[in-house]
Amino acid sequence: MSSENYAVHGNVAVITLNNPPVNGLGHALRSGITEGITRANDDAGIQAIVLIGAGKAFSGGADITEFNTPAALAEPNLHTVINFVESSDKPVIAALHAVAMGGGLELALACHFRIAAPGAKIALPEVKLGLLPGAGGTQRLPRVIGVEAALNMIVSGADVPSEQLAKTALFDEMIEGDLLQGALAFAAKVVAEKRPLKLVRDMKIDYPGYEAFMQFARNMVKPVAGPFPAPLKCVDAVAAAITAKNFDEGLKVEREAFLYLIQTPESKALRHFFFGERAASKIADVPADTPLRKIEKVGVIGAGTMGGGISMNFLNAGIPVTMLEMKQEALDKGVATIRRNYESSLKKGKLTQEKLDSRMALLKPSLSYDDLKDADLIIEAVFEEIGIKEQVFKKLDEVAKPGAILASNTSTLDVNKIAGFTKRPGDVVGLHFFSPANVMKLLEVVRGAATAKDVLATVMQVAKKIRKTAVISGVCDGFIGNRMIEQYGRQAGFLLEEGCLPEQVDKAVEKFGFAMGPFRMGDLAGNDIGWAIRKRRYQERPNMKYSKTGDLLCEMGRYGQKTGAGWYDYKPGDRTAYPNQQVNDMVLQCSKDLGLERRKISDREIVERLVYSLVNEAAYILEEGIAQRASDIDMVYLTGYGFPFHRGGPMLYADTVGLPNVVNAMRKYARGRHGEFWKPAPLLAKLAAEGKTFN
Ligand code: T1G
Repeated sequence: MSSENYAVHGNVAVITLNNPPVNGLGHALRSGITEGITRANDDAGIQAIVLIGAGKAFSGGADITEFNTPAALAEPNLHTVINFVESSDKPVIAALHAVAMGGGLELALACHFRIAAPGAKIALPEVKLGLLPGAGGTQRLPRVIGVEAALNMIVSGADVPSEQLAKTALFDEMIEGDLLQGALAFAAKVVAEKRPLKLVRDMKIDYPGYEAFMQFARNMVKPVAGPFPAPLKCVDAVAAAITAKNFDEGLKVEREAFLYLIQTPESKALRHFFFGERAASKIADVPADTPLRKIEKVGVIGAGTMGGGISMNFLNAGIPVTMLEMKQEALDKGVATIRRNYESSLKKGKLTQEKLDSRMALLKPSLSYDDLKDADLIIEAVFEEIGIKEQVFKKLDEVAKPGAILASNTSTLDVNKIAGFTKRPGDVVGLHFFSPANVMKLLEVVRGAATAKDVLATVMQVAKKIRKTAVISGVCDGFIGNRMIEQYGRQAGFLLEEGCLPEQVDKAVEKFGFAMGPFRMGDLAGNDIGWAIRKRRYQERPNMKYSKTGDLLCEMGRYGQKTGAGWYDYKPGDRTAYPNQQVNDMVLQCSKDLGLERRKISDREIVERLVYSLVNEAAYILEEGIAQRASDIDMVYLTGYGFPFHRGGPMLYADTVGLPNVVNAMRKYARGRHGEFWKPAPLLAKLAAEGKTFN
């Protein structure tokens, strides 16, 4: 324990957990704690020991960066640290503030006493990483806050404010004011009163009728857990706290479950997401301490579906929005839609009337650009046509104050061209929201050639404030997500021509774990969107082949749910997709017109061609520098395109399959129809040949 983390105050030794940013219990910190406890027990002048966290946490838990590395299990591992605490001859008091999570809370649970500042986040969030508490949390927490409360916390991973647990045996005292002084005063009391050293492991636990409760818990958890094994393992471990013949037997059940879960692909996928989300906010050439522009007032141009949804993100974060339309009717409709969305949340109990009113009060409808002149950030969400964008940005150039960030919500147009419509290209950036903009977490931040670094740093901070997963994209057609989904859509169309029907393709990828297959997704988003893009493509890239089926479908007026019919039929108020014979006949006819002998196509081929088409296009996106890193691409697909979370995104999935296997499958498809696409991107071929991975 380095000296600055061990201090003596009278007869109390204070051990400070000091491993920024959140005192993750990495090997060095674990060693420091055991050394500190040994030193305090060897010092006759010490009569009590306090554990306290430096900075913004007591401890955020085990150091996840160590997982699946030798350091994670290197002695002293967390169990050893806990054993040192429990076997200390002198009382060990945990003083919690801000964050006490995972292994950090488990360490505190092993102490003889626990005190806390109000407002501290108390949680066992391991389940969110596909794990369960692996250092006694499933055995100790039920003993101090009760089986039901503990099970809820462990299965949900949710954090609970410390004051909500003040009356439980988890805390001996709540400390207002200076925590260290409070801890020293509490330690003095413990010593003066010669309080017996109580261990949570010795506390009895009984729960009459637990079988029925555990069965109920399993029945509740199973459907929600989906493909993730951890939640049910949490239930089993908490049940063992009651049924095991002693504490250590219960620990064994927990340990076995933990060792099983930590090697599962599902846990690796969730840990990948945890770090990927945080990595995405880092921009290689933009220093972390780049000064930010203040964003206190936002302007949104366009009160349609996107403009309204975008506005709600800022209203939800308490940021005032001036929403601009050209016509009163459109403006009124936009405001009414926002109010209606909030009222539906109110009805579902997700929003209070007071919050609804405060949010609506922050919304200022306007028909005049002049009302945008003091906005710090202006986002246009007008019609996706370059001429209209030009008018808007030329006008913004006149009206917006110097230093205002001018953002386009364009999903396909060239942000560099848009920036060129202004005399301030450095202030222009793309903010590509995904519909519904107030719901979808993904935000593609499109970096123009001229976009200033402080603009990028500022919008990444704003994204965090409005709870978006922001990913930097370079300028190309479709940025990251839509550029990849286009290849995915091409393969889906070819599969129809070669032998599949829409329902078979959708079912195969939904079984793989996608929220929705390509055809159901087209019906939801609108098939006419892809149609418009293909029409542009036929001019721009005549040699890029597409299936005719999508165009024929639109020529039949079947745009999707918005027209009550698309690839499937829909009934009013019912989102179920019903296969349609006319569409299926059109598909069969296409095969005939192409002189194609339809063949039986396996689910495996469907999934490989759809998922690997994403991977191959992504490899080009990576090597062109459009995306900064592979995990960014995974974040895009997990938060914007319904890629299954338990597979961690297309790039992690490819790594999990093994890149040589991906390339091998692609070579097979390269021998088939339109095989030119299946030539592995150079980066993919290189990594596969070198036995490497994307992540
Ligand atoms: N290990 C390593 N790094 C961590 C970390 C952890 N446990 N928690 C956070 N970080 C990093 C994070 O990557 C980011 O790094 C920085 O800290 C700030 O994080 C045996 C095995 C603690 C509530 O699951 O929920 O204990 O990007 O941006 O919004 O049972 O981080 O700055 O380089 O999120 O203030 C269980 C996960 C581990 C807690 C802080 N613990 N962390 O939120 O900051 S498993 C968790 C969080 C375990 C035992 C098991 C949050 C936070 P960088 P941040 P924040």
